[in-house]
Amino acid sequence: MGCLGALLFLLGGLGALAQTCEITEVDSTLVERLGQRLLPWMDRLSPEQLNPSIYVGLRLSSLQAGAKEAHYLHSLKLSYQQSLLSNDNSDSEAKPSMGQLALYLLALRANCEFVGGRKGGRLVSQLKRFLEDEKGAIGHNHQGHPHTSYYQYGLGILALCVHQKRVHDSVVGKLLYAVEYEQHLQQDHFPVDTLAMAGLAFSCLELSNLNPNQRNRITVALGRVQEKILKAQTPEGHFGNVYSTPLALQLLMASLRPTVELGTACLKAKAALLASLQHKAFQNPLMISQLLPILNQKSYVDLISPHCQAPRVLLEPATETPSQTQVPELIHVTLKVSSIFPSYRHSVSVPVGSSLEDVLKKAQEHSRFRYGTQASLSGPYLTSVMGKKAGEREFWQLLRAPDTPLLQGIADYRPRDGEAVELRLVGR
Ligand code: B12
Repeated sequence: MGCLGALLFLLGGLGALAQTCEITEVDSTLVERLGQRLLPWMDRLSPEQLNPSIYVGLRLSSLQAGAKEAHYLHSLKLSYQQSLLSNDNSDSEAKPSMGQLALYLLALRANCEFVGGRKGGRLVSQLKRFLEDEKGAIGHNHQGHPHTSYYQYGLGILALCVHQKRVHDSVVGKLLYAVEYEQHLQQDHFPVDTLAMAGLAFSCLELSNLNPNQRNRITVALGRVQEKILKAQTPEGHFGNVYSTPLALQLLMASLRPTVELGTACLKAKAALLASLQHKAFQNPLMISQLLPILNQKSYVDLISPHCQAPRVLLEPATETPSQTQVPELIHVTLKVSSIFPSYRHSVSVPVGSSLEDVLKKAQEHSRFRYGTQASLSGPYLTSVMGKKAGEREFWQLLRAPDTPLLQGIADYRPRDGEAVELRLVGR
């Protein structure tokens, strides 16, 4: 009986474990290899290449980059404070967006700093103003859209929350409404990422109790977010797609709603993620920065009270294996644009392993094809094709013909021989 009791106790314990979202015992060499891919990006210190998300991801991971890390934060501070606090509006293009300012505030918190003083106060006011403007754009009857996105709206609330800065109930109310009624989020191209970000903001508000009047609505909305994300799990185990899975897991890890379904779904997602890691799906630094925290069982909500003294393994630069100099094999890729008149179709030959961006460059050199990009935290974002700029509620979508949207941007996607890629102007 004693033995049976102990067995039941053990099984009960295991059952309880399986009810929370845990990604433990991931091979540390796999994690280190991911971290190593961030190191070269930490040497890029120009304003367009600085990326606060990289800093946040690293600080919430089990890894550290030594002196590089402090230097990177210093560069972030110089660049963000200079452009945000200067009164010079002439260069407004270069000013960080609402989401970038929010990520910068998360980076400060990841270093255990609270925004303070006159300068810090101005940053907080700016972020609050951004959110108020977005609230106005959504409108009283919720018929409008934020100029940026609900993703950035959630990120803004989250950043203020981890600094224990309160936003007005009406600001939080717009995000609650979007989750409650969903018509806006249904049109979203990446609903899981947006829901996860909204959920991370709600989790922070729930834990910090900054908007007590909305406590019940926040709790109900969190349950809904969790349910929606679990429903979005694919047969392989990803939530939404492979690249939404890190943020989705961050939200699920922060969850205070243990269920067997949650535990099982996370185990399945872990297996799917590990398989994607083996296939080298995570090359983009922004994606790696969203993934590293969950491999250390952390989420952005942990920035409420980060553990800055926690031991982390020092990253060593990867040792390069010298590439053999062979005549590169050529592949043929067809580039199509039907959203303009006359439509465009052209076959380009590029060395095997070239990115879609290489294909676009080659097409521009050798045909009437033209394109324009803008730097973003995810890499170069395609803004115009054949002189046609995407409008405020449009974007140039990348597809593998006939109709499969690509899961990577122009710098990361590597087409195969014989593939046709379409650039299509669509609404967002
Ligand atoms: C909102 C969003 C969009 C919006 C952006 C417009 C807007 N006004 O917000 C729309 C719907 C237009 C969009 C388009 C695309 N997106 Co998108 N997007 C996002 C999302 C949900 C949030 C981005 C954000 O605001 N970040 C915060 C701010 C502070 O950072 P930022 O760099 O300043 O933000 C800008 C860039 O992120 C840029 N952007 C948005 N998506 C992408 C994708 C790539 C590859 C690049 C280079 C830039 C870029 O638009 C943002 C606003 O200006 C992320 C989710 C995530 N997990 O990160 C996916 C995400 C970044 N997008 C993704 C993808 C694949 C795309 C597309 C390539 C899809 C396609 N097949 O066409 C296109 C980009 C094509 C192009 N023209 O280059 C993937 C990238 C995965 C990866 N391997 O890197 C993500 C992670 C979604 C996912 N789970 O698959 N996206």
